[in-house]
Amino acid sequence: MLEKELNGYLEEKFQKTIAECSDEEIYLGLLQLTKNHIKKSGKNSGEKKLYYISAEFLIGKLLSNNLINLGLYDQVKEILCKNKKDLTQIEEAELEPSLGNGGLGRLAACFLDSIATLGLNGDGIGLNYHYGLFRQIFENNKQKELTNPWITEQSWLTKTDTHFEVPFKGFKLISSLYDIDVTGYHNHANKLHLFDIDIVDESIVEEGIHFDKNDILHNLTLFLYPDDSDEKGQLLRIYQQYFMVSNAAQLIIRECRDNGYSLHDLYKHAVVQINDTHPSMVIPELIRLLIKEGISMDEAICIVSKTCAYTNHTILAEALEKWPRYYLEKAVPHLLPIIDELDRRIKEKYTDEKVAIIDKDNRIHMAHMDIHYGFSVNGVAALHTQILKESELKHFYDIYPEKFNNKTNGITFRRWLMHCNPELTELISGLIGEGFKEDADCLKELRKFAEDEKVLKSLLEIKNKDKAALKEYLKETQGIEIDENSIYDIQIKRLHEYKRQQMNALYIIHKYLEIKGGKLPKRPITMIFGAKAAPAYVIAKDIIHLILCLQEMISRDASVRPYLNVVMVENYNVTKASKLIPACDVSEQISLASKEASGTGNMKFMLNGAVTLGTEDGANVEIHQLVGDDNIYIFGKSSEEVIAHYEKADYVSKDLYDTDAAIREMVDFIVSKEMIKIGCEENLSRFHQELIHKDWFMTLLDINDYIETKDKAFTDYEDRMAWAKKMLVNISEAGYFSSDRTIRQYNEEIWKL
Ligand code: GPW
Repeated sequence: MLEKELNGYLEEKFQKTIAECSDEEIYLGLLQLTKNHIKKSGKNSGEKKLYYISAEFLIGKLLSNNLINLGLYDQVKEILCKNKKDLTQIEEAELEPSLGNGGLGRLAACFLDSIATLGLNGDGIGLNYHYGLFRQIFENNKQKELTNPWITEQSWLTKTDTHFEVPFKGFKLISSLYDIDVTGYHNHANKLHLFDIDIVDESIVEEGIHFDKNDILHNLTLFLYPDDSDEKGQLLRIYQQYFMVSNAAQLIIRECRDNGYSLHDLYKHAVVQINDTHPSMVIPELIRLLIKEGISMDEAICIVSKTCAYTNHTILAEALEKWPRYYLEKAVPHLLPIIDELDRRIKEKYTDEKVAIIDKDNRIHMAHMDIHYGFSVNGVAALHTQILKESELKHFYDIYPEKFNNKTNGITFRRWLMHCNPELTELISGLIGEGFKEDADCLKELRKFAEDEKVLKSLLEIKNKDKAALKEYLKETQGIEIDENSIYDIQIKRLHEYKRQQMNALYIIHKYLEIKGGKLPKRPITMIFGAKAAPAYVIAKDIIHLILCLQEMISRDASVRPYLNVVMVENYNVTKASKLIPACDVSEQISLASKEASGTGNMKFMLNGAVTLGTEDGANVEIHQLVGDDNIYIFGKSSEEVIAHYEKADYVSKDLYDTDAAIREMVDFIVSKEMIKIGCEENLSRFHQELIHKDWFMTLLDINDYIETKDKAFTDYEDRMAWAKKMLVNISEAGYFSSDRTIRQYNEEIWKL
């Protein structure tokens, strides 16, 4: 049946059979086949609808996941196999839509999958960036950024006939709406709505990813979050955000009307989840539009406050958006009377200027507006929500304790287990049946095999196969040879000082010096990194340079190479994550305690049988509680201690550098002769100075504990059966981190669809 259908498309398009088609042609045939099956699967509906608004949806490649959700994957694989074609190969023809920076955007994509899977009536709303997050290449051991196109003639996008008029100061734009179908696992589909303008001009991009930031008419949706380090970039971001939320607000109002509901009842039929503060202007925009429809200011504020809910994803002050008032005056002056009125009402009630929307420097605090004029505020892991309540947002928690709630993040097991690790999925099915595919809690049943040698051996065998596959992949894509019998220690995530890739780099230096001194590790170690740095984040780029220089130095040193290997994967993205994660032995989750709101990579790794080496931060805390002390490696200062250091401003890295000779040796190696020979002195010494004189994220505070704990993990690894048991416990406790659980909680406690 399915074979006939696919052959039909290929015959019509290319006048060829499956066996005669190229991988690209088969991909196009499967795209059409999948789209048609989605149409037949129907849409979710209901009396009330969720609008998940987000500046980022890091959906990644869609073909395989859609096939899995539609229940067609195995059949298609078989048909292709019969015709001597390989689905994994065919997937290479699909370009990855990198419409997000990292965790926040990927979370939104996992959520869409779970919302559809649970049969909930909810769509995503965002922007149709023509270029996703930049493509990273390495040149002279440095990151270079290139454009990252993903839209092709035939793609998952469907152009709709929905258009709205969006007003800016001095001009109006007409939007066009593109939809991407969101399939649910064995359920109906939802939509991801991506707004765009027709006049975006890709030819204004100059060298790399540079372009004229003033040219709003031609650049509005050209790039995902362009460089916002200067004022022009920030203004463009305001234009993007307002364009996104004005379209969202107009769509919400139109759908309310089309369904025959009164706008006075909007909150009964619509709920808006604001994904961090990027879509916060939806609050004043909805109020503005309701007033235009003849509703009073008082009532409009009341309706919108019952419609909007806000998720906070960080406590890093620099990431909390505070827009100068004159930015909005320049771009969207018509919002200011509303925002001023919202602020006036708060100032009338509360004298504490910490809870004002507009501060005395005339900056608009977007999160404050969300908290006052939304009905729910949630953090993304237990520790994170606790810190919000007790310190970061304490003044708000005192006013509105009932609004605060926690929703620990989750990941979709369709992508992060079933698709990326079919062999592990099959092993699990063989042991406990298929139930875990619908109800992730069933993974707990694996616990009973914790002492079963045969099962533990199969786990190790699968890990070895996945490690061999990664070795192959790295050889093919980057020409790098790694030792499949070594320990794979992996840190993949955006490059940021608080995530402390630099601490991992210091460990490499420590090992290198040990090996040079004749102390050899029992088993070779492969340290794998994948990370993009924001183009304007100077120190993050210095850290990439440091890691690449270590990689080159060690690969050239025949006395060290057999024991230690460093690999920085180029252009880390969702596709590469799904190849790296199944192959991991040790998962690096080493952020400074209190700084990583949740983390979601940590969950993907444990689900695939890696053991976490981490601090008590974000969701690591919950992982630790679930697996117990024996199945995780925890180190470092607690969030309380770290917060106390910040409050007292008493952490001085230079003191540790001066008093601890081992630390000094590692740090100074960064500017050693060996390193300067390979790298660039300017970058290396800037970072060296940064560690000694600033070290904002307390690398040197935790480094000794880190080295000791990591060495302990590597020693324990040698007892293969004991290690396999740790793997099994991690997999069996991962069910809690299914995004189906997270979304069920959002629905029961916030959305009430
Ligand atoms: F700053 N996160 C992210 F809070 O990936 F907005 N990008 C962002 O811009 C922000 C947060 C923001 C991440 C958090 O760092 C990570 O800890 C969390 O797991 C993820 O969002 C999803 O909640």
